[in-house]
Amino acid sequence: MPKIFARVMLFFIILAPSLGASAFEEAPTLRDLAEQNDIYIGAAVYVSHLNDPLFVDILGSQFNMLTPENEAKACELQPRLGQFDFRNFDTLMDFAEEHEMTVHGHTLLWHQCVPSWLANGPFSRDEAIDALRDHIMTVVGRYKGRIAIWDVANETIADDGSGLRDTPWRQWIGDDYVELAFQFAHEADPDALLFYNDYNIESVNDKSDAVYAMVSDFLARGIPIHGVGMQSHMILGQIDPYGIAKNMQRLGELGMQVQITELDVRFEGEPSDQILRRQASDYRRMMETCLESEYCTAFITWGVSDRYTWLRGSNLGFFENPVVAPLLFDDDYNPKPAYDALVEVLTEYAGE
Ligand code: 9MR
Repeated sequence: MPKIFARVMLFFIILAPSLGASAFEEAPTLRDLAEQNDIYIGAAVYVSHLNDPLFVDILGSQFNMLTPENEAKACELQPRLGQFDFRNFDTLMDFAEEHEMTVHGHTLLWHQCVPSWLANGPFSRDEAIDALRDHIMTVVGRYKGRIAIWDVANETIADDGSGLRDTPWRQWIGDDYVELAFQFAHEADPDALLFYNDYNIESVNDKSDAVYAMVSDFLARGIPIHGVGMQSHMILGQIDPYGIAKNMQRLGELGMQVQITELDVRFEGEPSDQILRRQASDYRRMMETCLESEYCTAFITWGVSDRYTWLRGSNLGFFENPVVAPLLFDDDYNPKPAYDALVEVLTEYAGE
């Protein structure tokens, strides 16, 4: 082998991997690029992951918005009636503030993570309204001025869009429990932006029509609502940018902000190079759709590293792939093709 060729080979074998890592460290971060495009780039975070220095490093440097993945749900915050536990949520809040991240609060109403006192009751309508008011005034009031956005209601509309889903709050209070929650949240922090958040409402369909109708009705009756979160738990290759853009547009014209709040892209089988390239293209198309819309203000992924995705949970009941890799960073926190795609598209749009 000619000497020069051997030297070049040696350079690539020894130096190239470290060059790759440092190029990632020195390149503009997603956060820098999102700021240039005037949107938030966010991630859902579990409090326990803050014990991992690599996780902390990536979270604080690459993202400027944080959503508590579980720590602000009712069963976590008020496990017994009248007894609140804010420790984990406070830890996330402190981290976000230290790293100048905006917090997307999630969530005040949900049919899951229901504390047993709420599920079992029994409550009269008035008692339940008092309990709802107390939960919201206590939680939203505690963080007044520190949480920019609250998902007031999560998944309260039925899957077929035909009406409201059954939940304990609805059982005790009636259908107006959702609007009462928006009113109480507004009373507790008049500056917070109040969102409705759901899945399968990204595009135009029966369920997103029901969201559109609910928002229109709230606005007509003076119920405070400021935005809609499209969760965006996507299946590889099934993103419909045209439909999503259309839906963002109609909500925006009502006066809503729109955010992509829980993005991940799942697939069957192994994460081959080809699958990861297709996944990158789905991430790119979602980001393009957000950047093209004047109403889309945040792009949030449901986690940081594939290692901790909720989709590897064994009891989901609808999706089993223990090696699924739906996020921007792999199990060892290396940026994936999806990450590179977001950097590329954010760079392109920042230059416009
Ligand atoms: O990712 C969350 C998982 O860790 C929890 O076990 C689960 C139940 O609290 O909630 C998951 O987050 C959900 C979110 O709150 C609402 N949209 C769907 C998300 C994934 O299930």
